[in-house]
Amino acid sequence: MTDQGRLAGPLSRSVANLCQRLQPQVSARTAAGFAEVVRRLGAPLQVAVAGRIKSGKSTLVNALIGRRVAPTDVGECTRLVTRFQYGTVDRIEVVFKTGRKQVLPFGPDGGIPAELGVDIAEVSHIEAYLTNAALQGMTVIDTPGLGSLDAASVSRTEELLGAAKQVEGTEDPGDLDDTSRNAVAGAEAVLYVVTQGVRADDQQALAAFTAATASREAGPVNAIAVLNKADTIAPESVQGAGNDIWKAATILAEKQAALLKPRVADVLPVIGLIAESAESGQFTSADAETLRQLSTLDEATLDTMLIATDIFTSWECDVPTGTRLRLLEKLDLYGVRRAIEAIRADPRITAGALRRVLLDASGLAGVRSRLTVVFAARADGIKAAAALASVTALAHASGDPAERQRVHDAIEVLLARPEAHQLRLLEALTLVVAGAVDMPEDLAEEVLRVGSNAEIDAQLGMAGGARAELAAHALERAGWWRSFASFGATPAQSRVAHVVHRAYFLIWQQLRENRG
Ligand SMILES: Nc1nc2c(ncn2[C@@H]2O[C@H](COP(=O)(O)OP(=O)(O)OP(=O)(O)O)[C@@H](O)[C@H]2O)c(=O)[nH]1
Ligand SMILES: [Mg+2]
Repeated sequence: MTDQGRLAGPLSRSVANLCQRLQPQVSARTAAGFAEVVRRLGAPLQVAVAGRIKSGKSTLVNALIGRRVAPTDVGECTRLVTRFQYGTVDRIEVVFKTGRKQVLPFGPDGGIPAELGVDIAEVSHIEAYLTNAALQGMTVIDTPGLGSLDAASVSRTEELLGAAKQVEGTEDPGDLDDTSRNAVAGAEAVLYVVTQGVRADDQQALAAFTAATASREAGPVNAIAVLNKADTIAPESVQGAGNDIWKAATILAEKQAALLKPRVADVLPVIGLIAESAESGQFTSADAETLRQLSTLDEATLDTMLIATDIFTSWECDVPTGTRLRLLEKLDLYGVRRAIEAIRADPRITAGALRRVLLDASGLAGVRSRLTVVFAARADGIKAAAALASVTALAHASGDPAERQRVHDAIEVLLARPEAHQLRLLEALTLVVAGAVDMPEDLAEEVLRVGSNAEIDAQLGMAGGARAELAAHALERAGWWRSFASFGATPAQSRVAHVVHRAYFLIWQQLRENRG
């Protein structure tokens, strides 16, 4: 039995019910796969952090979890897929391709050890269970970099993200566990990490990733991007930025958003390194003291030191070189400068307050809130779509036409139910946000609002509104979109308008049904 209370919403519940109902009617292998789909439906949203090698994926993973647990920079683990999920005790498991699992101790620094002491060619992936609260709402998957010369790690990433696809067309019965595992293993959403200058092959990689995350048209519904290492941008190279690094990063992020638009909802600037240091306890009061000491240097000396990292570490100064190096590893030059500015503005600032200044400067809050808005609010639709893809893939792989038909019919029935309408709405939203269907700006915003919010009052843009008012508004908008669908709209607009009309109609119906 599922723990239905943990399902993301009504559509996920319907898909879980479908799986449970069909279980006795399908082969043992398909049934095992369905059980896995149900289990996954009850688990937090699976978000893969993906991108080019050394773009700062693991650093960002650590920042999001609030603990320096994913190895960065060196070590064989950067070549493995690691799933960070919530657990009641901290625990690392190496999962081998054979399915065998081996528990591993944490490294001396509390993270996943850089070297595992096993043959990584035989490793499927790593499961890390952590008690960190951030993981209760979302499982974070760290992936090896794309564009890596190491073909094996690229294929591990592709396997993870492209799993559902892989099973399709596989008529060979193969290994039972493998089939079910692969059919449901794909990530449900992607946080794509880019750095300055998105390249054409990045866009290709992103297309491959998003196509693999769900059966449906993937795109802005389940993918967002960050422009990481914003601190390393030279503001003078960006027109209109003046001398402001964050402004330069924002301008660049907007440009990249236009480039990546059909694929991601948004590109947000972020400084993963500073976010990681501030969130994971790496930034200590000793660091604050060092910065305080540096802030007393005269302006000219400090300006010179902050020109480049080698000047910063080699310049004659009372702070030992090793201490300066460690500070750079945690904050880089931009973070050091920002911290010193904050100390000069308020010499009595506490280490805790300084940490918050750095956290604010990192842009992590923006990323978190987008993750909540874009992913969490749509989790029901995203998870259900991924689950339906898995169910279809499992039925397809069964090789039994009758079984395939039975599953297909059940899915058809499910798709006709009112709660399945959100899948159409998510598709419409994808088309509009991606610019595939041209909409006047105010209407595009309305589609976005209706499609991105989980609560009715937020969908209607009337937070806290009275039920009667909400119902009247929903009915009015339903009527408006119906006539827009019929008059004065292009065929593409008209298709979207029909979906929006129905969404409002269903909202209205729901408000009426719940009338006390
Ligand atoms: N200046 C700066 N450096 C960063 C930032 N984020 C990460 N780095 C550094 O970039 C290097 C690579 O970071 P990782 O997090 O290991 O990158 P990755 O994408 O996980 O790398 P692979 O897993 O090997 O592909 C490390 O030295 C980080 O400290 C950032 O925002 N600013
Ligand atoms: Mg990494």
